[in-house]
Amino acid sequence: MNVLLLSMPDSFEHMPPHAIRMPNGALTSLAGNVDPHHRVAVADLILVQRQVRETVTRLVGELDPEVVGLSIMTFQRRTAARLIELVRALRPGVKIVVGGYDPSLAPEAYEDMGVDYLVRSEGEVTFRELLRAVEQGSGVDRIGGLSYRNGESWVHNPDRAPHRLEDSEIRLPNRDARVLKGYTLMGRQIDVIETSRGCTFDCSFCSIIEMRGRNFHTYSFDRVLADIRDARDHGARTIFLVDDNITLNVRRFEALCEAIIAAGLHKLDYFVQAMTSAIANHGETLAPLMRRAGFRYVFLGIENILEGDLEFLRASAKNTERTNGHNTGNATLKAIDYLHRHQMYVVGGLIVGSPGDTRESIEANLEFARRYVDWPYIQHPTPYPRTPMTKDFRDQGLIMSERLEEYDGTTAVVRTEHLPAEEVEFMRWKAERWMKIHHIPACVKHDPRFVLFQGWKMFAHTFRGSSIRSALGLESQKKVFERYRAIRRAEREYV
Ligand code: B12
Ligand code: SF4
Repeated sequence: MNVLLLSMPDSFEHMPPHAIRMPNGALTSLAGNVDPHHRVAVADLILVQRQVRETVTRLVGELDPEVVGLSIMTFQRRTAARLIELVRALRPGVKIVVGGYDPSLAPEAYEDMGVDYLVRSEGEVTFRELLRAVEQGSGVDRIGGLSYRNGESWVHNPDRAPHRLEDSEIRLPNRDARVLKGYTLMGRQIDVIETSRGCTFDCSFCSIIEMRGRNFHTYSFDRVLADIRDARDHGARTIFLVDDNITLNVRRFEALCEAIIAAGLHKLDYFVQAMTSAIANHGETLAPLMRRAGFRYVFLGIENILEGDLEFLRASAKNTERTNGHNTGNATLKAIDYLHRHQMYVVGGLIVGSPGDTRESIEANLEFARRYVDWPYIQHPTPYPRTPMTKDFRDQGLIMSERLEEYDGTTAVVRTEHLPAEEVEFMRWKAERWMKIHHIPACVKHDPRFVLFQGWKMFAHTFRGSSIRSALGLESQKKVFERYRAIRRAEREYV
């Protein structure tokens, strides 16, 4: 069968599309795991963000798919609905399947959307079995993790247990299936790979626990190295490790760094997400190894520097430093110090705008980011479906917007007990733009050509809404912010 898999074009403030266009790892993994006689095409629509309708129309015409699959996050739901309508209009008989975080956590939202099947949680085995059933015209009622339309109603089969990843049932991603080009991170081709899935923490803002429970499963190093080689052979020079929490097993992570070095794959640049506690508590051995393996940017889940906020986010444990078996306070500074000492950059993941936040507590976090992080990745708490945080915000009546396309992490959709949502966003937006500018010298050193030819676009993106009048101080920053918000609203119309 011909199968077309699409990821959504929607991006957010910290991913300016002219500088960062990442592939969706789910789709190539699905493509690598269907029976080999199917012809699968993967299209990451971020690569054609301003020609979505034309591209999808062309691909449907050229590939004549019998099945179209969409991978969707919550803030992309409206775009997905429009694409489903478009595909249905182009091919009324096509089978439409949705998967990813939003369909898995809010399946009811898709029941009236012209969708035939919905894959909940991990997709490789479920999708493989679904294609077999569609091809053979057999029943789908025994496929675990699948929901499907049955006349006017929907049937939700029992969940499928998370895969243990230890056997070779989940094969490598199929990168040849990609039909669009242009993946980049500041001018270097980027790809994503996985070494593990799952997490055993339960931060209140994170969707992972409702998605798959609290567990952690790992791929063998042979498979991971083969995946990195495959990404490299497809042109990647930067690799993003998309593991939910690779630092849960630090000894394994260290061994992985050694394996990368031994395999000669340390010439690539690596990006990874990490817990501050793991880096602070094991930095002495872990940080130098990471550097030698090629790690360049580490996204640190700092979340917040104030204890009260960390408690609300249920993120205290993963940010605690331990000395001789005792808790000795927040691990963030020590983690940052280890990374900096070993020439790595810190992408600072912070969350401002929790219910108890005041102007002072937000400012304290912004000031921390100004002083210590290399690239800010500051977000607002966002009530994604079924997270514990969503319930807290709803119970307290603090959710200010139900427009899901605004749930992109940098649009404040909740207020605090003390500040309106817009004010929280304004404070973050105003401070964060200047923090980004401070990282330019490091970018020039690493990617001079990119900065020379594309740097002005990044600058213009960062300062969207500004004018000559505002640069001269003749117009208030609030006015610029209003224009920025209007630009954001307009660019969300991808289809
Ligand atoms: C890596 C990652 C990123 C990376 C890379 C994104 C990319 N291009 O792949 C970066 C850092 C760029 C990123 C950014 C964002 N992310 Co993100 N990200 C993740 C993370 C850590 C892993 C996702 C991943 O690749 N997993 C590996 C793949 C193989 O697994 P998977 O995506 O789950 O796919 C499987 C199933 O879901 C299913 N499936 C998926 N799609 C489909 C489609 C079909 C047809 C089928 C059948 C099955 C299927 O099968 C797949 C294979 O088993 C998750 C989870 C986490 N722990 O935090 C968050 C997560 C997905 N991100 C999230 C969010 C909100 C964002 C941002 C909006 C804001 C932010 N928090 O940074 C931005 C938006 C990005 C943009 N488009 O501009 C949320 C989504 C919440 C939600 N309900 O929508 C998550 C869950 C984190 C959270 N807050 O809880 N993200
Ligand atoms: S440690 Fe990371 S992956 Fe784990 S629950 Fe917290 S935010 Fe989610």
